Amino acid sequence: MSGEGLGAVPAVDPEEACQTAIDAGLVVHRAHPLNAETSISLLIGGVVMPNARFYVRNHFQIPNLEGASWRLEVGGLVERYHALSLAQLRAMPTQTAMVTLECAGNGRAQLDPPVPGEPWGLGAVSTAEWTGVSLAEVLDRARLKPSAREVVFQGADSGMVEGRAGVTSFERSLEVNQLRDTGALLAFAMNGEALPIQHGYPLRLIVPGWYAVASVKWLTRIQVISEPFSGYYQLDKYQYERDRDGQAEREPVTLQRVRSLIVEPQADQVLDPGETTIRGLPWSGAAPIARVEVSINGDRWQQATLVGERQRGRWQWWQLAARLHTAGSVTVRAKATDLAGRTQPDHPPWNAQGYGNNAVQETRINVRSR
Ligand SMILES: Nc1nc2c(c(=O)[nH]1)N[C@H]1C(S)=C(S)[C@@H](COP(=O)(O)O)O[C@H]1N2
Ligand SMILES: [Mo]
Repeated sequence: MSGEGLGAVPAVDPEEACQTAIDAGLVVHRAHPLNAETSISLLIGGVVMPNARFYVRNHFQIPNLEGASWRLEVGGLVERYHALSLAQLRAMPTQTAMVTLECAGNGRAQLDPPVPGEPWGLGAVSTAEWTGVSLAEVLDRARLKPSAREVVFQGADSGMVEGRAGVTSFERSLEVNQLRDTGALLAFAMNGEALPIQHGYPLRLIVPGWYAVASVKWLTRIQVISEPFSGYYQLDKYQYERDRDGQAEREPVTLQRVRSLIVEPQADQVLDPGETTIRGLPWSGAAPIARVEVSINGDRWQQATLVGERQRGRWQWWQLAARLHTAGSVTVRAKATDLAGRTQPDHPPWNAQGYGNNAVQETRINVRSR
């Protein structure tokens, strides 16, 4: 154990955390702090990614919190201050939701020109079934004062960051009026097990439909404030930044953009000519998926069949029976559109921090000659 960068909170041994990730088949980008992506092909059938194979994205070392002494403080502009224990939270009415978490930096490695940041491929995304209590209910019990405008969620992890003096905690906020419809959960279980330590034990926020930066792990404090929050991970990071005609543009990262992955066949797979089933996963934070279209070798877009429940903020499957008749290298492209009318761009939308790349995925396979 080492407490480096965490003040009073002991950290999980980084070597051990890294080895566990490698053993589970994750692709490790960085060990200190641990950042590892899912091999999407490890999702065999079903919708849920097993906990050990769920991607991990950390800004600091993983804090090792003690469940028994841990408390969730709910303070600031509330009528009734709370300090809830895990047992008290578990005794409240629980909810379970299937939610897809996607890192806003997923697909950053494809940006041209390249940008700094974790070089994620397409595996900084996974889905789990989360169980916990409704955030709205906890806030209702605390009773927000009329001046309440934003709610700040603080994690137990912290460290030094560029351009800010002293130690910075991982903190994010949501506006009070954004909270109403999000269905946000304070989750203590993931796929029916206690939240694993790297995913936020003992409690994390889950904000369905939002890029996962909003889903603060190792939650220790909820602070209600009257002004826009100006924390590092709110204002400095997680902004779409671009220059348009010499004008700097900034827009906060919020909902997941519509996107689809091709899961089968995998890149560079060699297939026999004839009929094959192409499968993948579409999701969108704004609305349920309306359709997925597939183009083989640049031919006309064919509509795939959607399988499973259609819901905002959680992936489902699509599939298409396709005939492969051209021998040699063949491209497969898949494009999702959601019920809000949003669709995927052909090329990665570039921004300086490399967020929200939801470009159409192209997979190249090889078809044997007859
Ligand atoms: N406390 C805390 N919460 C956090 C983070 C973090 O570094 N610290 N990373 C965020 C980001 S950017 C992502 S993508 C998700 C990743 O969640 P996971 O590691 O469970 O996949 O957690 C979010 N919550
Ligand atoms: Mo992220």
